[in-house]
Formats: sequence, C-alpha cells, structure tokens
Amino acid sequence: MIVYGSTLSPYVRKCMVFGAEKGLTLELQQAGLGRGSPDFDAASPFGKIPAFKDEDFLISDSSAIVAYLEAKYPEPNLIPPEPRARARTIWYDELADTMVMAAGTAIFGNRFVLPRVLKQQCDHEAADHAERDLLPPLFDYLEKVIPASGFLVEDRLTLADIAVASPFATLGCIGVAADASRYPRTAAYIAAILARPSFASIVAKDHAVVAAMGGPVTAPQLA
Ligand SMILES: N[C@@H](CCC(=O)N[C@@H](CS)C(=O)NCC(=O)O)C(=O)O
Repeated sequence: MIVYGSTLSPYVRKCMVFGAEKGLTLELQQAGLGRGSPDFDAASPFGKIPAFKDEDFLISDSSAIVAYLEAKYPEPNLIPPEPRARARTIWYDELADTMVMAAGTAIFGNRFVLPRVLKQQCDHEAADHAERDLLPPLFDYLEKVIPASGFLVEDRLTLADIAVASPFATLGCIGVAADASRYPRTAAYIAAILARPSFASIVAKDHAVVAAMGGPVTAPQLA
C-alpha cells in the first residue's frame, strides 16, 4: 500500500502513524506541491496530500484513508467500535483536521512552506495572529479534556491521539509548542504521544528536512 505525500503534512503523518500502530507496512512516495506520479494525480483530484493506493483502489483525504485501513484491518482497532467512543474519536479527528490545522497551516505555511519551499511571499501577521489568538483556545480546551491516562478516548491509543498530536509535530519543527508552564497537561500529552516509536522516527526526519531547508522564517521578508 502506498501513501503519497510528505510527512511534514500532519495529514500524511497521521496516515503513516496510523498504519504503523496497526503493524501495517505503508510505503511513502513523495508527492504534492507539483510533484507526483500519474497514480497520485488519479488518487487526488485536487492535488492534495495524502493520497493512497492499494492495488487498483485509489483515494485521497487522510480521514478516508484511515477509515479504509480500519475497515480492512480491524485489529488492533484505532477507531473504537463502541458508539460513544467512536463518535468522540471522530470529534477529535475533525477538531485536529479543521481547527488545529487552520492555526497550524497559518503558522507553518507562512513561516516555512511559502518562504522556504515555494519561495513565495509570506504573511507574518497571519502566522502571528494564529499563534497568538487561535492556538491558546485549543490548548485551553485540550488542557481540560485530556484524561489522566494520557489518551483522549478509552484510556488507550486511538486515532484521536494520532490526529491531535500530528499537527503539533509539524509545528514543533519550527519551534512552536504548548507552553508547559501554562499548559502542563497538554505539553506532556503531546510530548508523550510524539515519543511513541510510530511518531518518533518520522518526526526526527521531519525536523532534519526543515533544518536542512533553513528552518523557520520569522522576520518579514521575501525569501
Ligand atoms: N482534508 C484533507 C486535507 C488535505 C490537505 O489540505 N493537505 C494539504 C497539505 S497539509 C495540501 O495538500 N495542500 C496543498 C494544496 O492545497 O494544494 C485530508 O485530511 O487529507
């Protein structure tokens, strides 16, 4: 099975970690931002990453991909069958994919992707606004809901933890993180999830890629 994309994308990393935690072997093929094979183009009609291929089956969208993997390889389950736990898992996946990613994209996009990768003008005010105004309510919320077990749903690892932690792995590559003095539970939770072997090997490579490309751009400039 092939995942197309770059693990700097939280959505792509979510799929790779989900597969790893299930004990699956997923091959990563670089794609996105103009790169990609005909299969990638066929799988992702709007060129977004991740896309996915399993034999003759092509699909894109991280949530569609993990739903497919969960249905095809039900155990160990990472999307709980129990109705309430399943609904809460999907809530956290959506929260990550929408609200956390809105903040994350504004920050990572303007401080790294636009200036370093695409060599385009970036909007520092948008990044600063996201860090100052969009992230704190999310951290306030996580601080309230993270259970003592360190897992968001059923006191064990589920898609909820993978989806929520993944954007913070990307932000960590440019030095943006939950302040441990203000958000101790959230900071410890994110660190623990990202320390799992399924995340750690990927995140180490992501950090190296970002550093090799010059790290974040935080002063207004045209790269
Ligand atoms: N809902 C999609 C979002 C995918 C997405 O927006 N990926 C970004 C990278 S983080 C992308 O491909 N951006 C390039 C573009 O929009 O052209 C998912 O969960 O996979």
